[in-house]
Amino acid sequence: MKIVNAKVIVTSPDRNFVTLKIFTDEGVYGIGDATLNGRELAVAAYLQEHVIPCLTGKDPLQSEDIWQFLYRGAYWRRGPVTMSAIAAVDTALWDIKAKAAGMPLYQLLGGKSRDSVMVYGHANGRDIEETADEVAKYIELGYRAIRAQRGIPGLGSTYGVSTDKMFYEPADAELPSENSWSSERYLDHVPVLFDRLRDRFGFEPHLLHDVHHRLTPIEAARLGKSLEDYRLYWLEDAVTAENQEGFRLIRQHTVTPLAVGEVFNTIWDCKQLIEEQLIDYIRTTVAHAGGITHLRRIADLAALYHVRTGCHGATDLSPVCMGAALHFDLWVPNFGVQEYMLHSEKTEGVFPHAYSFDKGSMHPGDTPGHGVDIDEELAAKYPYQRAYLPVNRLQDGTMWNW
Ligand code: EZ4
Ligand code: CO
Repeated sequence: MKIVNAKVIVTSPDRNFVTLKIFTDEGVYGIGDATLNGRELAVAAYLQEHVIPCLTGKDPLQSEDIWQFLYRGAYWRRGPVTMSAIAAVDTALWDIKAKAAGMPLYQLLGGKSRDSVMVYGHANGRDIEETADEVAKYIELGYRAIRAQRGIPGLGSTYGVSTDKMFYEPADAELPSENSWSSERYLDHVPVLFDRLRDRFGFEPHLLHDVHHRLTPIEAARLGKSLEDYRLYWLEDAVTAENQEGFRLIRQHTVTPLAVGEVFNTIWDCKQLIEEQLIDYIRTTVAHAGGITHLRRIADLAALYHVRTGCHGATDLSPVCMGAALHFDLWVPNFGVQEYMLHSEKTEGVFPHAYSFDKGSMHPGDTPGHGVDIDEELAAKYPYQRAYLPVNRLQDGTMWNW
């Protein structure tokens, strides 16, 4: 089998997605997600200008060698743009391989380790009661794991809180909008939310929370400690993680489980965190961390240290990534949970897919490949629209982490 052509499809059915489609001489094609929120065209150009010219003529079944060629062979390694491009190629090649084998992708990874995949949804509200009512809606839908975020009194806007609820999409402006932040206010108000949620819903539902990189290690330690009685499933991205040893301090102070890694793109970004057992869940996913080939390597390292997977699954990852991630989740022995946010109806139309949701769990489906396709005619109706994630400032104007 030979790769004869590849193309990059940029479409914006309510938000931007970048999709790579690889064609073979045997008529089988594969697709991969190359979306990097707010930086879409950088990945599209990397693919178009620097990757696609090298693919033509290669055997698509040699996906390991192609991965090594694009990573090891590139000299300039790592980084979100490069790794998203490699991920898209890798996902498309696994799609081709599984289609050629006539099997769903998870079979090629080693078959299923579970019947279905537990997913968590996003409950958010301006205040405690609104958030609690949203949690109730997810429980009603059968979710066993729910992430809860609340507005912080005194702050005009807060990460994770939106008016469009289930379809939350933060990349909403032609130029970056500005949020304001106070760690002091936040630290005072978050524990009260979880006190109320446990009071109302008991300890059965798994509750999760995302700090979105905003605290320092000592603040994160305090938050983790103050949440211990509410037994969170995880506390996510408590601090920015460039400084991996910073997690030692958090770990020394709290038994609240820690999750990190949605912005990581290689195994090197999480090596120390995993080896020193400083985290409990690794959040890297297919589209941003080098595809199935590399994600599997991260998961295998994690398994040695009791770290489980919790793949990123926000709406800025396309249904193609979601489908591929669900195959990975169904197989991976050290699975924890999968994030799941609903894509808009327009997005669902552009990406017909075999995966399905039922009572808080998902299944990738059993069609050959990863089971997600792109309707190119429909995609062409939604041209790219520049959109940025917000930036974040402290109340005195200092730039902070968003
Ligand atoms: O803000 O994917 O856990 N989920 C998240 C996401 C991220 C977006 C950024 O593009 O933190 O909502
Ligand atoms: Co997050």
